[in-house]
Amino acid sequence: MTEHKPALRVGMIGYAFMGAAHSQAWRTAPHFFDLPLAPEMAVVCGRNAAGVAEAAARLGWASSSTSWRSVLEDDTIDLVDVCTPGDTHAEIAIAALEAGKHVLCEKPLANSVAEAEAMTAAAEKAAAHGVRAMVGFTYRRVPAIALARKLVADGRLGEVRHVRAQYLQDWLVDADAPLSWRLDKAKAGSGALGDIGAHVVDLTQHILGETIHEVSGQLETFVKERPVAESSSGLSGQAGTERGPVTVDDAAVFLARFGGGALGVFEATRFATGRKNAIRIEVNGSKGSIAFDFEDMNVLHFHDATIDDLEGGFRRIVVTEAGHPWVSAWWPPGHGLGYEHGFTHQVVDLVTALADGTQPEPSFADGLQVQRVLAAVETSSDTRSWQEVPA
Ligand code: SOE
Repeated sequence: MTEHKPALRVGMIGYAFMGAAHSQAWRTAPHFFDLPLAPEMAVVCGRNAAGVAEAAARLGWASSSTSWRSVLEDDTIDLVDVCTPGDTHAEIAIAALEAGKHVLCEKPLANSVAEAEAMTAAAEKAAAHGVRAMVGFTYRRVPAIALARKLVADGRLGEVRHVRAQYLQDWLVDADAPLSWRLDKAKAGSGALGDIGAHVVDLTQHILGETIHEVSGQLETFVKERPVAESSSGLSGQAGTERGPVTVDDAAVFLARFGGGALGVFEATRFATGRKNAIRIEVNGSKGSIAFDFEDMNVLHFHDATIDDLEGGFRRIVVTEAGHPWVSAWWPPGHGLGYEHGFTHQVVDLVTALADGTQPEPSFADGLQVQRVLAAVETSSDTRSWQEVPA
């Protein structure tokens, strides 16, 4: 007999790169995990009627719409998944929460601290009625990252002194790569800083269980003008003949001080020639170190400084055992997971929290705190000074 599970009817706004990644997760999660609710991919929404209808068929949504407001007005929709560029996050997410829908919102939470504050206030108000909001920092749900966090929490690294974090991509090295929305401040809020720097800010704080209190940074836009995109898909696009200004940073570097006293060195760039999606994090503590690189995402390197030096050194832990978080639902040890699994695990944890009536993490408040770090880095770069991150 098949167990009857309450439905969770989802409406997704946006259907490009992130929309495809989220669709994969909604489609796959119920087939690999025993979820407490049954997600239904009810409707996908976008501005172009033909484009969104095609996306619905391709990505597995039951219907399509060109009006996100009509998705919010639909009483049968339980959750709104926001996969649009950052300039629309606040408006859609706040309206969805006010309409009593749970919200999953892509990162960074918003384009400004003010928007993130309004979203967090709306999420806190909605939580009083059991309506939940979560921001999509998916890399938290890579099993090797979960292991890194556990090792720190269990005290295996001792007192943490150093954090080295890089998010390296190279899709803008070509000076004629077109101006897509990610290069437009009005749409994206910032460039490498918010798009990928936000991930390493969130990840390092998640691993340490501490927040960043102070930063000193520099932003740079290496290529100031590019051909306007006639069309774009994911990170690539079709360049037109007209040229326009790049209004965001191509790269961001910053120093940070964590609440517990650790020093951080951060780098986020779209100009690391040859690096496609390298998220490199190393943490050094008094009793040991961990090192992670997303380009080898099933592995965590761990050095335990408490064992005899003669047998010491970094150990390569393959994080694919059934006992590692989420892994038992997938493949036998050593068979490995990929980029998309983080999105699937995000859906699993979100659905579980909704069924339990608990706050899914990361919350909008967590997203706001990351936004404050990003804003402090921008101000630091503009003023060439250290900036405190407001608590
Ligand atoms: C583009 O830089 C991007 O797609 C980010 O927006 C995503 O958050 C990251 O997962 C991959 O790179």
